[in-house]
Amino acid sequence: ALFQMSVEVEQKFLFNSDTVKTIEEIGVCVGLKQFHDQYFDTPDFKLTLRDVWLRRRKQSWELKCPTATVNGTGEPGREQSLCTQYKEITNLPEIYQRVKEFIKDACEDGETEVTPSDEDDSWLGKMNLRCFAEFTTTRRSFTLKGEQGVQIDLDQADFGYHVGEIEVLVPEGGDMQSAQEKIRHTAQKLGLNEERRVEGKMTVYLKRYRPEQYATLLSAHVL
Ligand code: V4E
Repeated sequence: ALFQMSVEVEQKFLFNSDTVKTIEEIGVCVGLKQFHDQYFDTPDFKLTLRDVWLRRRKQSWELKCPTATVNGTGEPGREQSLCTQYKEITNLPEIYQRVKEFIKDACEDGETEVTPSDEDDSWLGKMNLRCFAEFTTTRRSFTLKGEQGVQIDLDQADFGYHVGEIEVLVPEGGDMQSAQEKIRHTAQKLGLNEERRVEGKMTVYLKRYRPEQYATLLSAHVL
């Protein structure tokens, strides 16, 4: 492919000191890092209403877009699965092209020359994109022996919420089914018994700091 693209399949989970103990016992810590995220959207939520998330993390851009189906079987429902899956685009020109499509009428007149840049933020303003959320996350990452390609992240956000994630990155055209099975298997090993989706950092952030956006996205069944 011309642009690197992969699909992130993940399941979030709530954790306590027992979960952490289990993970430390059966897993290998592969990283401890801290990062600051900024998320951008138009004032009328043109991106997030489509479940599209534009983010800058450590001077790198990423666009998360919903994939057409949840499990590669043609089943459309996002509701029934504990897992979410999003296409991740990290190439800035490609991100810009997609965002432009999503927000067409929000841009200043079409004659304005907009060039996305890592160094210069002016393209954001010209496309009417503003930062609606920013927070810092401290993340501990683990892998489990015998679960190739699965990462477990324990996230602590600076606004006082922590959440775990089991995630598998699938290259474009890869096997979604086996990714979901790996996640299910890993969840079993951790002794998780989530019955519904757990709130992510963003959901909690919006509820607390952007109640209008939260309510809008909730009514639109994005959250
Ligand atoms: C996709 C999405 C958002 C963007 C942030 O995605 P997430 O994976 O939750 O964040 P993070 O920090 O773990 O990113 P990573 O380091 O893995 O790239 S914000 C909201 N969504 C949609 C969404 C949803 N509707 N429901 C659940 C449970 N998660 C995400």
